[in-house]
Amino acid sequence: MAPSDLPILVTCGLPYANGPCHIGHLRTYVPADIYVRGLKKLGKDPLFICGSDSHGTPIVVNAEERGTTPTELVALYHQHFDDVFGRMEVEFDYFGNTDDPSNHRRTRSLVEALMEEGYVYPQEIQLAYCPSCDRSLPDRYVEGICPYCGSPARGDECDQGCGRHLEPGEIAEPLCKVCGSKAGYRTQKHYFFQLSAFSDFLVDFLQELGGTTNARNYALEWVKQELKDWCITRNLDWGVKFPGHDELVVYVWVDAPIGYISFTEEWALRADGDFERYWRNPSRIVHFIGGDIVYHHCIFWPAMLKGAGYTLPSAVVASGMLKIDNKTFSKSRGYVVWVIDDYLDKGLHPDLLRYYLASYTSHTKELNFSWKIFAEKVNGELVGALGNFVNRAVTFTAKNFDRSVPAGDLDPEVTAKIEAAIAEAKAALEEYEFKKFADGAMALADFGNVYFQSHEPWKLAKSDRVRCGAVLRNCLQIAKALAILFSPVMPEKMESAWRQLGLSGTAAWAQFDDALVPMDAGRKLGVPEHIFEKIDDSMVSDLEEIFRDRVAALEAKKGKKGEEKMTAIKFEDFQRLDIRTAVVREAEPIKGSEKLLRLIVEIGSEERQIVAGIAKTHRPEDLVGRNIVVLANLEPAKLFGVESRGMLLAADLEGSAVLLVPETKTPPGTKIR
Ligand code: B3M
Ligand code: ZN
Repeated sequence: MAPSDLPILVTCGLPYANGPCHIGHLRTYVPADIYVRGLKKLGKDPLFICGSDSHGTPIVVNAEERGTTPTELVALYHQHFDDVFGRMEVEFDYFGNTDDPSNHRRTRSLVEALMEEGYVYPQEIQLAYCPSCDRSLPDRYVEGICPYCGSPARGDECDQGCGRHLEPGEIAEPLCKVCGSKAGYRTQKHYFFQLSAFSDFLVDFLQELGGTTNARNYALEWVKQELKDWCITRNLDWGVKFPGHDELVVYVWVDAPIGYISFTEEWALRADGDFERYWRNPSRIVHFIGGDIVYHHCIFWPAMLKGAGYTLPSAVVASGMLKIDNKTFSKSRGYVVWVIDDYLDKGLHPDLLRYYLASYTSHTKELNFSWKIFAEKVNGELVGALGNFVNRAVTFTAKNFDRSVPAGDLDPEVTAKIEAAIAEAKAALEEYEFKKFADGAMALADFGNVYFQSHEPWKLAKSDRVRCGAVLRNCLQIAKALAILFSPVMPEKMESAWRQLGLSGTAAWAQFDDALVPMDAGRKLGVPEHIFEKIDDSMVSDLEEIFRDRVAALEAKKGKKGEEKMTAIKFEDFQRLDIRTAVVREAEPIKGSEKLLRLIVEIGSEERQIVAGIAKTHRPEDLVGRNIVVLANLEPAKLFGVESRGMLLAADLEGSAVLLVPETKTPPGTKIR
């Protein structure tokens, strides 16, 4: 079978059924949906699968905090995501749930296959345990410090620092997330997947892997370092039971991607399809994911599939980060746009946001969302260029040619432009470049406007009716091409254009190459109407206000909380802090860390090594010789394998470090009191 004829399966990372959908989620789902709709326009028949991720500690912790059960929480958000996807026109063929019995079955069967192949072994490990809650602290039940980069981290990932996956027991200075107590350790038997046996396989696999280079390159870097075996069991009740051990469940990152398989099975049952066609035989599997879960999809997942004898993914497409108003996306600080409350329920059409997400920047780059830019894009590009052109072509024809397509030939220049736009769209899909996809089509709309303007059909209507008709026919043909090319990005809006053009079928069914099929002369157009509406300034300020208020409210709440927490301390407590001046003697970066510097500082008669998280704001060479202030009696800690004995003091100015320095040069070791 030629590779292009392989069955195609497209999946999206599974949203945790744990909280409402925000615009960050859509950075995966909308481009994936555009991709699938684009493939259909190439005559392909892709299967598009997703579902909610129902297991893992975040869900258990959240349910506990809300006083509900994981089952209820999951049911609520499963429905929520299903609704949002419907409203955002993200059309999955099947949207499953990892707690469905089929996923329990498939997970157990895949894990058993790995066990039969000898890839799973037991081992006793030291695990965080909370003495006051009397429970094990898997994954997000524990918080502490990343042993690699020193950032605050969750039990299973360094979410604020280097992004590494953390194995159970790895996190430093563990605290119980539920009660805040200092956690202890307990020895427990767990099961490991022998990931290390897959190193060579993964290097070869990744070199061939399609998709975006960010995914492939990150993963290759990781694989070149030593791969540790992976602990795949947890002490939890909620999840898929580990075969033969009812006291253990598998780690959520085992059964979540297996959802891709079990959801395909569920789809196959309902649609009389064949899941083995995708998962046991040569096929083209394309995973769309967020940039933060590359490790799981490019390392754990292919190794599991390989070990258990399933079809491997062909491509992993990882999106870039999201910013809101140029600030790092953060739900807790309010830098978030909730898809239902802040967008859809404000009466905004899904297609406008889809266009923004596709066209703002390249798929792997950082995307900034702001209501101002949103309004500019809608008003300038959608209303001003695309909507305006289609409207001019249709209304002018309606007025002057009795609402029917005039006769005449297609201008070679017009044909060439449409051909180029089709070629651009096809190339963009192959490259997973949705900006290129949207921009290519928008360039055709711009051309359409220039064509209309420069041919002055309003003058020709009086002087040369035949020529006028031919010009309009070309404009209508461009409009038809636009409806087809933009349909994957803005499905509903382009059906409106399609109806106005009086075309049969739907824009969704039309293939890219149909854009060149001339419209029949004499065909009746539909009723002209504006496809897009302007977003006015007052709407923008209303939307901005909601957002600003939310950020301010959260800041105020945080401030209050901060004050409450900062209880007064006794002078003796302060005296226990040994704060002294010091002088930096040596400074150098720490390999593998973007944030940390290794410093040798002189404190009195002593030289000490300390690790400071100031690499983003300070160059090592600028630090040597500087008079600084350190907390000298902080318990030693290892960061990135480098011992730190003391802490450099600095002000935290929105995440960047401002060094505390003595007013005048002060001998190293001088006590601060
Ligand atoms: N549920 C969500 C995330 O970490 C996680 C994805 C699972 S994909 C198999 O982005
Ligand atoms: Zn880290």
